[in-house]
Amino acid sequence: MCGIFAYLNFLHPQSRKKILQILVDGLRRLEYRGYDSAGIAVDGALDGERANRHIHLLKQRGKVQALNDLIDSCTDLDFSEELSAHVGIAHTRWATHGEPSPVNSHPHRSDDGNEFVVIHNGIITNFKVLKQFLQNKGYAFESETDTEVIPKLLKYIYDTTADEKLEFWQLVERAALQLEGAFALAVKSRRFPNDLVCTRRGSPLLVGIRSMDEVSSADRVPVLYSCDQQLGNERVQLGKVPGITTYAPDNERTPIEYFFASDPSAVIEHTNRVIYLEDDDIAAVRKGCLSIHRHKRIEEDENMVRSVHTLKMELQQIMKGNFEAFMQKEIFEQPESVVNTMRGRINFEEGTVTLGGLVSHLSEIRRSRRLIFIACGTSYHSAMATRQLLEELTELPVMLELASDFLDRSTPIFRDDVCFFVSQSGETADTLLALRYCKGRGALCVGITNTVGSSISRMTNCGVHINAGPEIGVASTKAYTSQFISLVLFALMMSEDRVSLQPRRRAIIEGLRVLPDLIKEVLKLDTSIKQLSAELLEEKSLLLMGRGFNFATCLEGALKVKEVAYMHSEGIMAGELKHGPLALVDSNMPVLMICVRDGTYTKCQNALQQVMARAGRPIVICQQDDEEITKLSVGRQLRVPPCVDCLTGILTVIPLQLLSFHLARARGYDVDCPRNLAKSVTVE
Ligand code: UD2
Ligand code: GLU
Ligand code: MG
Repeated sequence: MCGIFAYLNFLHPQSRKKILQILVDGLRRLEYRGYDSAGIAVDGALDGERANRHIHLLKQRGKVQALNDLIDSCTDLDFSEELSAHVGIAHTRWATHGEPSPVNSHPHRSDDGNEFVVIHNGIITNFKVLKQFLQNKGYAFESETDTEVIPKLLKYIYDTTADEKLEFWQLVERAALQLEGAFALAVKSRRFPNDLVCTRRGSPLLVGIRSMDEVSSADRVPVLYSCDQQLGNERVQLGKVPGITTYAPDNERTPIEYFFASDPSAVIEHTNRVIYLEDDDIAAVRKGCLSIHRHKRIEEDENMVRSVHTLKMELQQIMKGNFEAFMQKEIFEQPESVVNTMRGRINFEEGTVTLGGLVSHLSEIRRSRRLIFIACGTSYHSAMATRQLLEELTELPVMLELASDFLDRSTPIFRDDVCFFVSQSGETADTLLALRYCKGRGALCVGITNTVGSSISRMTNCGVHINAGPEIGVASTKAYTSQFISLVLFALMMSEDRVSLQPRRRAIIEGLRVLPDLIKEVLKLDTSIKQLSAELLEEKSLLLMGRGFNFATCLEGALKVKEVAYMHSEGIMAGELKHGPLALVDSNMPVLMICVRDGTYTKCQNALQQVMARAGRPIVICQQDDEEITKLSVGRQLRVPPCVDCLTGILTVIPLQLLSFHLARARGYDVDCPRNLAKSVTVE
C-alpha cells in the first residue's frame, strides 16, 4: 500500500546530504504507492558515551516534497559529514491505522532512544493483542498505528534474550513470527550499526545491489535455513549448497551499496541488478554482506537460491509494472485489494465480521428508521450494487441518493436516519455538502472512504476505511470493488444475531473467502475482451442490460466506457426494456447483456430473447457452466465463474472495466487522464 526504500552504503563514503538525497529521490519514485505522509531515519552524530550514533528521525505529513522541506530546514544534522558506512530507511505512507500526521508517519521507534526503528508497508491484523502485551510490559505507545508494535516487540525480544546474543536477523525473525497480516519491513538499529534487516509477507520487496565488482546475473544468493521454529537461532544450512553463505563482493573489503525498495522504480537509477524477495525471506546485510534466511518448511526445496535479475525496463514502465496504464494495473490488483479490504475484519471459521469503526454504533444503526446512501458516480453505483443485500440482511428501508440531486431536492432528513457517504477520495464536494446538510439535521453520518484523514473520514460520526490502497487511474476500478465489499461486510455485521439468516450469511462469507481466486479467473478473460474491443472500436454506442444484483454493473460499466473510451454507453434495467429501450435495438446496435443464475435468471433470459427477436446479437456475460445460455444465445459469451448471487456484481463488472480500458487504448486515448475529468471532484 505504501513505499519502502532503504539505502545502505558500505566502504563507500557518502556525505549525509547525498544519503538524504538518495533516500528522498527513492521516495519520490514510490510516491504513487501512497502519499499522505513520509518519513526518514538516518544516523546522527557520534554518541561519545556509547561509541555509536544516534538515529535521527524526520517525519512529515503530506507529499515527499514536504519531507524534503523539513530536511532542508533541519539544523541538528551535519549535512557535510562523510559516512563510510551507513544505513538509511525511508517511507511514504498510505494510512490504514491512524490519521496522516507526523507522529503516525514511519519510521516508528522502540523507545525515546530510537534503538530500533521500523518502516512498514501493509496491515498488522493482530496488533491489538501485541500492543496490549507490550503495554503490560511497560511500553508506552505514541502513535495510533498498527506498525508501532514492531519496533517495540523487537526491543522487547532484544532485552529479554540478551544472554542468547541473537543476531539482528534473528531478532527480526522472532518478531515476524508473532505478526499476522501483510507486511514488508525494513529495520534499522543503533545496536547493529550499519546493518539492515528486511522481510516481507504479502507485500512486495526487492534488493538492488551495486558494487565495483561485477554483480552478474549468474550470481545466486543461497537461502539459509533456520530449523528451530520457535527459536530460529540455529543457523543451519541445509542441503548441498557449497561454501558461500552470503552474497559478498569477491574481495571482502570491496565497497558495496544496497537499495531495498517496494518496487524497482526506486532502484533502477542506481543499479539494474536486483533480487526479488519471497514471502518470509529475511534479508540481512551485515558488514556489507547480504544473506537471506528463512524457516525450513517441509514442502520446500532445500537448495533454494534467490537469483540476481537484470532490470531492462524504463522507469515509466516500472511504475506501472507490466501494465500500460495505472487503470489497467489497478484492475489487475483487485485480487489483492479485495483481500486488503477484508483483512482482519472477517473470521472465516466463526463466520463473524467486525468493522472496528462501526462496532459501537451498531445498535443505533439497527434502531434507525432507514439507511440512506449518498454518493456520486462510481461510489453511488457501489451502493446500488449492494442495496438488495442491505435490504435483505438489515431489513431496513434503503434509499440511494446522488449527492447533487439530494441537495437540489432539500430532501427531508431526520434524527433517526442513518446516512452513509461513499467516496474514494473522501473529498468529493457534492458528497461533503450533503454530509454537512445531514449532520445539521442530526442524522448519524457514516463514511465509506479509501482515504484516512480525508474530510469525509473526519467529519462523519463513524465509518469504514476500505483499505484498497491508493488509486491513481481517474476511472475508479479497485475502489469500486472494495467499496462493494465494505458494504457487504456492513450488511453481514448488521445481521450477526439473526438466527434465520445464518445459512445465508455463511454462504456469503464463504463467497468472500474464494472471491480473490474467482477474480483471478475473471482476469483471464483479458485477451478475449481485447479482441472484443477491437470489434467494437468503430461503434457509436453500447447498451448494457441487466437486472437484480447486476443492474449496478451495467451502470458502472457504461460509466467506465463513457469516461475513458468516450463512447456513448447506457446501462439499462432489463425489466424496463419494453418500456422504451427496446426501440433502440436492431441488428446494428451493439448490446451486452448480463445473465447469471440468480433470482432474475429467467427474466434475463426473456430479455435476451426479446433482443434477439429484434435481430440483435448481444454479447452475454454469463456463468462458466451455464449450458442453457450456450444453447440460447447467438452472440459472443464472456464466462465468469459462478459464485453466491450477491457477489456476482464484482465478477461481472471486471470484464466491463477491462472492456472500457481496451476500447480506450484501441482508440488511442490516455486512460489515466481522461479529458474533462479529475480524480477527486472537489468542486460542486
Ligand atoms: C481502526 C483504526 C486503527 C485501530 C483499529 C483497531 C484508523 C484509520 N484505524 O481500524 O487505528 O484503532 O481500528 O482495531 O485509525 N471512520 C469515520 N469515517 C470514515 C471512515 C472511518 O469516522 O469515513 C472512523 C471509524 O468509525 C473508526 C476509525 O475512523 O473509528 C477507523 O476506521 P477503520 O475502518 O480504519 O477501522 P478499523 O477498525 O479497520
Ligand atoms: N498500516 C500502516 C499504517 O497505517 C502502514 C500503511 C502503509 O502501508 O502505508 O501506518
Ligand atoms: Mg470518482
